[in-house]
Amino acid sequence: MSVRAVKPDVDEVTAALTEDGFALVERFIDAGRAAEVRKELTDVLKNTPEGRNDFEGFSTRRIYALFAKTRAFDDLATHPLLLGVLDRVLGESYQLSAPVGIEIGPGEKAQVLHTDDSIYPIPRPHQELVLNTMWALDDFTEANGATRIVPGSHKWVQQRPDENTETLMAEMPAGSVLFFVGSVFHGGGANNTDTPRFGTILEYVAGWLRPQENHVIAVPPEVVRNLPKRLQELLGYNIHPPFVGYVDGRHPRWSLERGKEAES
Ligand SMILES: O=C(O)CCC(=O)C(=O)O
Repeated sequence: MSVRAVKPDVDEVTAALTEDGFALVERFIDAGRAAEVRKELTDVLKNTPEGRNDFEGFSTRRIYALFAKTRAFDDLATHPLLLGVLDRVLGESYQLSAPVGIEIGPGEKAQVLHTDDSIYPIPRPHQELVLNTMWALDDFTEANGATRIVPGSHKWVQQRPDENTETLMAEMPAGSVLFFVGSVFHGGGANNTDTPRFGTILEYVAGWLRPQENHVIAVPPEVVRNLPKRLQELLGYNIHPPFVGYVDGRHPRWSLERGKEAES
Protein backbone atom coordinates (compact mmCIF):
# COMPACT_ATOMS: atom_id res chain seq x y z
CA MET A 1 0.00 0.00 0.00
CA SER A 2 1.28 3.51 -0.66
CA VAL A 3 0.85 6.85 1.07
CA ARG A 4 -2.09 9.22 0.41
CA ALA A 5 -1.14 12.84 -0.37
CA VAL A 6 -2.35 16.01 1.40
CA LYS A 7 -2.55 19.64 0.20
CA PRO A 8 0.45 21.98 0.76
CA ASP A 9 -1.26 23.62 3.71
CA VAL A 10 0.02 23.98 7.30
CA ASP A 11 -3.26 22.79 8.86
CA GLU A 12 -3.54 19.76 6.58
CA VAL A 13 0.08 18.70 7.00
CA THR A 14 -0.05 19.17 10.78
CA ALA A 15 -3.32 17.23 11.07
CA ALA A 16 -1.86 14.29 9.13
CA LEU A 17 1.31 14.36 11.25
CA THR A 18 -0.79 14.24 14.42
CA GLU A 19 -2.99 11.42 13.14
CA ASP A 20 -0.55 9.24 11.16
CA GLY A 21 2.94 10.53 12.02
CA PHE A 22 3.63 11.56 8.42
CA ALA A 23 2.24 13.67 5.57
CA LEU A 24 3.04 13.55 1.86
CA VAL A 25 2.84 16.67 -0.32
CA GLU A 26 3.15 15.67 -3.97
CA ARG A 27 5.09 17.77 -6.51
CA PHE A 28 5.94 20.46 -3.98
CA ILE A 29 8.66 21.63 -6.37
CA ASP A 30 8.17 21.19 -10.10
CA ALA A 31 9.87 18.47 -12.09
CA GLY A 32 12.28 20.97 -13.74
CA ARG A 33 13.56 22.27 -10.40
CA ALA A 34 13.85 18.71 -9.02
CA ALA A 35 15.92 17.72 -12.07
CA GLU A 36 18.21 20.76 -11.65
CA VAL A 37 18.86 19.96 -7.99
CA ARG A 38 19.35 16.28 -8.86
CA LYS A 39 21.95 17.25 -11.49
CA GLU A 40 23.85 19.56 -9.17
CA LEU A 41 23.99 16.95 -6.42
CA THR A 42 24.97 14.20 -8.87
CA ASP A 43 28.23 16.14 -9.29
CA VAL A 44 28.68 16.23 -5.50
CA LEU A 45 27.95 12.48 -5.30
CA LYS A 46 30.96 11.79 -7.55
CA ASN A 47 33.18 12.65 -4.56
CA THR A 48 30.99 10.98 -1.94
CA PRO A 49 31.90 7.53 -0.57
CA GLU A 50 29.46 4.69 0.08
CA GLY A 51 28.23 3.97 3.62
CA ARG A 52 30.39 2.40 6.35
CA ASN A 53 27.80 0.26 8.15
CA ASP A 54 24.35 -1.36 7.81
CA PHE A 55 22.55 1.79 8.91
CA GLU A 56 24.22 4.06 6.33
CA GLY A 57 24.02 1.23 3.77
CA PHE A 58 27.05 -0.23 2.00
CA SER A 59 25.52 0.63 -1.42
CA THR A 60 24.22 4.03 -0.32
CA ARG A 61 25.99 7.39 -0.59
CA ARG A 62 25.24 10.21 1.84
CA ILE A 63 26.09 13.85 1.30
CA TYR A 64 26.78 15.26 4.76
CA ALA A 65 27.65 18.93 5.40
CA LEU A 66 25.04 19.65 2.72
CA PHE A 67 24.94 23.43 3.22
CA ALA A 68 28.69 23.62 2.70
CA LYS A 69 28.34 21.87 -0.66
CA THR A 70 25.26 23.29 -2.39
CA ARG A 71 22.94 26.30 -2.39
CA ALA A 72 20.12 24.17 -3.85
CA PHE A 73 18.22 23.86 -0.55
CA ASP A 74 18.61 27.37 0.88
CA ASP A 75 15.08 28.47 -0.03
CA LEU A 76 13.49 25.08 0.63
CA ALA A 77 14.93 24.85 4.17
CA THR A 78 13.15 28.11 5.02
CA HIS A 79 10.02 27.65 2.91
CA PRO A 80 6.93 29.15 4.65
CA LEU A 81 5.07 25.81 4.56
CA LEU A 82 7.98 24.06 6.24
CA LEU A 83 8.48 26.79 8.85
CA GLY A 84 4.72 26.92 9.49
CA VAL A 85 4.62 23.19 10.19
CA LEU A 86 7.81 23.40 12.31
CA ASP A 87 6.28 26.20 14.40
CA ARG A 88 3.32 23.96 15.14
CA VAL A 89 5.22 20.70 15.76
CA LEU A 90 8.40 21.90 17.51
CA GLY A 91 7.29 25.30 18.85
CA GLU A 92 9.11 28.61 18.69
CA SER A 93 12.67 27.30 18.71
CA TYR A 94 14.20 24.72 16.37
CA GLN A 95 17.25 24.26 14.16
CA LEU A 96 18.50 22.03 11.37
CA SER A 97 19.74 18.70 12.68
CA ALA A 98 20.66 16.44 9.77
CA PRO A 99 20.52 17.83 6.23
CA VAL A 100 21.70 14.84 4.13
CA GLY A 101 21.49 13.81 0.47
CA ILE A 102 20.80 10.04 0.32
CA GLU A 103 21.39 8.02 -2.82
CA ILE A 104 20.27 4.41 -2.35
CA GLY A 105 22.16 2.37 -4.92
CA PRO A 106 21.07 -0.73 -6.85
CA GLY A 107 21.14 -3.86 -4.68
CA GLU A 108 20.87 -1.98 -1.36
CA LYS A 109 18.83 -3.80 1.26
CA ALA A 110 16.10 -2.22 3.35
CA GLN A 111 17.35 -0.09 6.24
CA VAL A 112 16.30 -1.09 9.75
CA LEU A 113 13.07 0.59 10.87
CA HIS A 114 13.98 3.25 13.41
CA THR A 115 12.84 6.55 14.88
CA ASP A 116 14.93 9.69 14.38
CA ASP A 117 14.53 10.81 17.99
CA SER A 118 15.84 7.54 19.51
CA ILE A 119 19.35 9.08 19.57
CA TYR A 120 18.17 11.21 22.50
CA PRO A 121 17.84 9.36 25.84
CA ILE A 122 14.32 10.58 26.54
CA PRO A 123 11.67 7.91 27.30
CA ARG A 124 8.49 7.67 25.18
CA PRO A 125 5.94 9.17 25.19
CA HIS A 126 7.35 12.68 24.99
CA GLN A 127 6.69 15.89 23.11
CA GLU A 128 7.89 15.87 19.49
CA LEU A 129 11.61 16.65 19.45
CA VAL A 130 12.33 16.16 15.75
CA LEU A 131 10.59 16.85 12.46
CA ASN A 132 12.03 15.37 9.29
CA THR A 133 11.32 16.00 5.61
CA MET A 134 12.37 13.74 2.74
CA TRP A 135 12.61 15.54 -0.62
CA ALA A 136 12.30 13.12 -3.55
CA LEU A 137 14.63 14.10 -6.40
CA ASP A 138 13.90 10.94 -8.37
CA ASP A 139 10.53 9.23 -8.58
CA PHE A 140 10.35 7.09 -5.42
CA THR A 141 8.87 3.64 -6.06
CA GLU A 142 8.49 0.47 -4.03
CA ALA A 143 11.06 -1.16 -6.35
CA ASN A 144 13.78 1.53 -6.09
CA GLY A 145 13.75 2.04 -2.31
CA ALA A 146 10.98 4.51 -1.43
CA THR A 147 11.07 5.38 2.27
CA ARG A 148 9.06 2.86 4.34
CA ILE A 149 6.93 4.17 7.16
CA VAL A 150 4.86 2.55 9.94
CA PRO A 151 1.62 4.56 10.14
CA GLY A 152 0.55 5.53 13.65
CA SER A 153 3.76 4.22 15.26
CA HIS A 154 4.51 7.68 16.69
CA LYS A 155 1.84 6.80 19.28
CA TRP A 156 3.58 3.58 20.35
CA VAL A 157 5.08 3.61 23.82
CA GLN A 158 6.69 0.15 24.34
CA GLN A 159 5.85 -1.49 21.00
CA ARG A 160 8.62 -1.97 18.44
CA PRO A 161 8.42 -3.11 14.79
CA ASP A 162 8.94 -6.80 14.01
CA GLU A 163 8.68 -9.03 10.93
CA ASN A 164 4.84 -8.75 11.00
CA THR A 165 4.79 -4.93 11.08
CA GLU A 166 3.01 -3.42 8.11
CA THR A 167 4.82 -0.58 6.37
CA LEU A 168 3.60 1.90 3.80
CA MET A 169 5.88 2.87 0.94
CA ALA A 170 6.22 6.61 0.35
CA GLU A 171 5.92 6.27 -3.42
CA MET A 172 6.03 9.77 -4.82
CA PRO A 173 7.01 11.62 -8.00
CA ALA A 174 10.24 13.65 -8.05
CA GLY A 175 9.71 17.05 -6.41
CA SER A 176 7.44 15.67 -3.66
CA VAL A 177 8.17 16.00 0.05
CA LEU A 178 7.36 13.57 2.86
CA PHE A 179 7.06 15.14 6.32
CA PHE A 180 7.45 12.77 9.30
CA VAL A 181 7.78 13.25 13.03
CA GLY A 182 10.85 12.04 14.92
CA SER A 183 8.86 9.45 16.87
CA VAL A 184 7.48 7.52 13.87
CA PHE A 185 9.20 4.29 12.76
CA HIS A 186 10.52 4.42 9.20
CA GLY A 187 13.54 3.45 7.10
CA GLY A 188 14.95 3.53 3.59
CA GLY A 189 13.59 0.81 1.30
CA ALA A 190 15.50 -1.88 -0.62
CA ASN A 191 16.56 -0.90 -4.12
CA ASN A 192 15.76 -3.83 -6.42
CA THR A 193 16.29 -1.86 -9.64
CA ASP A 194 19.46 -1.10 -11.56
CA THR A 195 19.26 2.67 -11.06
CA PRO A 196 19.87 4.71 -7.89
CA ARG A 197 17.15 6.46 -5.87
CA PHE A 198 18.12 9.95 -4.72
CA GLY A 199 16.42 12.06 -2.07
CA THR A 200 17.47 14.61 0.53
CA ILE A 201 16.42 14.84 4.13
CA LEU A 202 16.14 18.18 5.88
CA GLU A 203 15.75 17.15 9.50
CA TYR A 204 15.07 19.66 12.29
CA VAL A 205 15.35 19.34 16.07
CA ALA A 206 14.15 21.40 19.03
CA GLY A 207 16.37 24.40 19.75
CA TRP A 208 17.41 23.07 23.17
CA LEU A 209 18.81 19.76 21.89
CA ARG A 210 22.14 19.10 20.19
CA PRO A 211 21.70 18.67 16.41
CA GLN A 212 23.10 15.52 14.79
CA GLU A 213 25.57 17.45 12.63
CA ASN A 214 27.67 20.27 14.04
CA HIS A 215 26.92 22.84 11.33
CA VAL A 216 29.02 25.55 12.95
CA ILE A 217 32.08 23.44 12.10
CA ALA A 218 30.67 21.72 8.96
CA VAL A 219 29.71 24.92 7.12
CA PRO A 220 32.55 27.48 6.97
CA PRO A 221 31.71 30.91 8.48
CA GLU A 222 32.57 32.63 5.18
CA VAL A 223 29.76 30.60 3.57
CA VAL A 224 27.27 31.15 6.42
CA ARG A 225 27.93 34.90 6.43
CA ASN A 226 26.37 35.19 2.93
CA LEU A 227 23.25 33.15 3.71
CA PRO A 228 19.82 34.59 4.57
CA LYS A 229 19.46 35.39 8.28
CA ARG A 230 16.79 32.72 8.95
CA LEU A 231 19.01 30.04 7.43
CA GLN A 232 21.96 31.23 9.54
CA GLU A 233 19.75 30.81 12.60
CA LEU A 234 18.75 27.31 11.53
CA LEU A 235 22.43 26.43 11.10
CA GLY A 236 23.15 27.17 14.76
CA TYR A 237 23.59 30.95 14.86
CA ASN A 238 20.69 31.37 17.21
CA ILE A 239 19.70 30.98 20.84
CA HIS A 240 16.95 28.97 22.45
CA PRO A 241 15.36 31.50 24.82
CA PRO A 242 16.44 32.75 27.20
CA PHE A 243 20.13 32.09 26.40
CA VAL A 244 20.95 28.48 25.37
CA GLY A 245 23.69 28.77 22.75
CA TYR A 246 25.23 32.12 23.60
CA VAL A 247 28.76 33.06 22.48
CA ASP A 248 30.82 35.08 24.93
CA GLY A 249 27.58 36.13 26.59
CA ARG A 250 25.98 37.39 23.35
CA HIS A 251 23.73 36.23 20.53
CA PRO A 252 25.88 34.04 18.20
CA ARG A 253 24.99 36.29 15.23
CA TRP A 254 27.53 38.64 16.75
CA SER A 255 30.36 36.22 15.92
CA LEU A 256 29.44 36.39 12.20
CA GLU A 257 29.28 40.19 12.27
CA ARG A 258 32.60 40.35 14.10
CA GLY A 259 34.18 38.07 11.46
CA LYS A 260 32.82 40.29 8.67
CA GLU A 261 34.38 43.40 10.22
CA ALA A 262 37.71 41.58 10.55
CA GLU A 263 37.60 40.63 6.83
CA SER A 264 36.88 44.19 5.59
O1 LIG B 1 16.55 7.15 2.64
C1 LIG B 1 15.46 7.03 3.19
O2 LIG B 1 14.41 6.80 2.58
C2 LIG B 1 15.34 7.15 4.70
C3 LIG B 1 16.68 7.20 5.37
C4 LIG B 1 16.61 7.29 6.85
O3 LIG B 1 15.58 7.21 7.46
C5 LIG B 1 17.85 7.50 7.61
O4 LIG B 1 18.94 7.32 7.06
O5 LIG B 1 17.76 7.81 8.84
